[in-house]
Amino acid sequence: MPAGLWAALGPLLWACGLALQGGMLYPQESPSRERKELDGLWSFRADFSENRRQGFEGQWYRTPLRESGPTLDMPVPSSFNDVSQDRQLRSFVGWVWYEREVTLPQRWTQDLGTRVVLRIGSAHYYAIVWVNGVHVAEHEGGHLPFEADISKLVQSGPLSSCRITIAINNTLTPHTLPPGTILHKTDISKYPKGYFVQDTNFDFFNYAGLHRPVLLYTTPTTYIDDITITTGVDQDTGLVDYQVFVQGSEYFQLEVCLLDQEGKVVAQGTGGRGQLQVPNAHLWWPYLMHEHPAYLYSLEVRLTAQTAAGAVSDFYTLPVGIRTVAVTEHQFLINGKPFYFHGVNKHEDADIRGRGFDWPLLVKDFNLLRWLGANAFRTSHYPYAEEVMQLCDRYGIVVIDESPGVGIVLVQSYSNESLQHHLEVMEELVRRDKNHPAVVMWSVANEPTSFLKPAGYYFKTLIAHTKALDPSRPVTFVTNSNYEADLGAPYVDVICVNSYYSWYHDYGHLEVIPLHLATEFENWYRTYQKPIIQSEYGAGSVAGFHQDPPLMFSEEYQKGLLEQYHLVLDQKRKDYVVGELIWNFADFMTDQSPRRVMGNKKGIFTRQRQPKAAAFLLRERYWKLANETTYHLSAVKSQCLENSPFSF
Ligand code: GCB
Repeated sequence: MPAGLWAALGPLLWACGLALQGGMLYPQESPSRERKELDGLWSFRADFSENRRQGFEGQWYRTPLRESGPTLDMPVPSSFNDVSQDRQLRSFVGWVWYEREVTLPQRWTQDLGTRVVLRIGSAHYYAIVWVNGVHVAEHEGGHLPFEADISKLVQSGPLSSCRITIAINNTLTPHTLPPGTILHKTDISKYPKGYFVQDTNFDFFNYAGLHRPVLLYTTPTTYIDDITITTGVDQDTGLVDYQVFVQGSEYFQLEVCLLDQEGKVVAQGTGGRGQLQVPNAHLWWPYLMHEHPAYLYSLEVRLTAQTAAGAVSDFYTLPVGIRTVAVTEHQFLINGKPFYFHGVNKHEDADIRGRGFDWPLLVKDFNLLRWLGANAFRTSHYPYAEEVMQLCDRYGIVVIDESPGVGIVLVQSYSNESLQHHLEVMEELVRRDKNHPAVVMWSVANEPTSFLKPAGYYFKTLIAHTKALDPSRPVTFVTNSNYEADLGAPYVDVICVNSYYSWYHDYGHLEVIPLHLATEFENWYRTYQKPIIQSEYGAGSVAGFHQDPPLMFSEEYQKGLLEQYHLVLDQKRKDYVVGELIWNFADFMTDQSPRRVMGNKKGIFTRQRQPKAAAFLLRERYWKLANETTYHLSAVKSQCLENSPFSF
């Protein structure tokens, strides 16, 4: 639909639930569902041909990849960039090809009542998928899952194995998210013929490949396709509104059952939608805000359907956290209590694996967050893996869930085509993450040129649609523009501002920070009367560089800069500042440039997750903040005391 028409009809479509086609429930095992993980070594080839189209011209998907040329072993999940010793592969732009042979359980290929689905957690950026040479899916966008129902294909033999081929293109254009531009260097006295490079306006390396788990899973042919939960609280009673979507048959019964953590049934219902009431509900509280944070119930959904082949059942269990989120003129409320975000911005980034999903890394990061006393993070600058969201639910780490709308600077990136794609990405993101209690706000973009004329319409439309998609959460985008010039700010619920005082200007002059920052906060608040989050601030430091009095890039300077910010944050958080998120949790890789020393060094941890001096400073601060903002909860206070690096 063209964006103009979309603007007119969109809210209506969303309201009718028409725009959200098909669910994206996390694949899980249940008595009616099986999973087969396809992580491990895949065959791989980058298409280095001049037009990057040799793979399509030679139809590499038709036969095993090894038959059309040499292949490499490529781990999945992982970025391909840092795995090999090939400099050209590290910075490759164009199509790469992945392939994997899979042996299928007999039942999957012979039982026509089984639906077999291929799910790709993420493929950056554009992906085409074939199974046994047959095209089964295409997907744009590098950070969200997509699926293909391959039942017919694998049951037509029936086949005992299948060959999955995935071609992935990492090229970014002004209409992709994030946007980018291909620069053709045509001066043949300086560059070889056909030379081009990828240019971007964001500050992280454009890692590519199969970044998240790939798997096959089954459901019955009549199945639970989607579940939408919204929760509320009425005095002591928790309210769970549910909606279950079924595919495959119109004749079915649904039963839902909510269990507490002891496995006791606390509420039950029937039918595709309804409200469950939970007396004396345990609410889902953020980490350090309650002595039992992150309480999760289990919603067991049971589908029974009559099909030509007889009765079919499907079971799906969804973790449910009962909590409310609200925003006032100067507060962010969770369960009716003021919530102060004290946390980090992250990246999905690590040595060798690049942006590839990795359990040890993930668990280490959550352990560091808890050590730090962080209660929140923003998924800068793209949606993170679903497994990350699940851990946030379980640990009570609050999330600002951001779209890959980063680096929107060119006027072409505000076109109808770009807006249309951005709306689709928000739809995919909300569809995937809507049931996570940890997600308390959507961020549609980071630092767009929101002073450009088309930005007003663009953000008005984007934010209105995101709210229509999910009326239960506030929406923001993160700005670094001036409060007077920002055309998107009137539409957000919370003002999220990034600033780098005494880093990108006033080099070395930490003393100017308090005045700069206080003036900035006051201007924003006076203009919009909305709560403000300091969504980024920070300084680079190379671990082990020490200098006193502090100089830029020393650990002392990084610490000193944070301290100046904290002076103002401590004043303004009494009024309308509702959070502070450090840039960045860990050092991360960027494009090469004279401004970056093997990547961005603003991490408070190194890329290998070792603390710099700033990490200890923040740890002290966050535990202190936790102690101040905890409600009527002596147990948390003693936990704070136990974990805190100092005594209160
Ligand atoms: C920003 C961006 C972030 C950068 C950071 C920096 O404003 O949002 O992506 O990495 O500044 O270090 O310059």
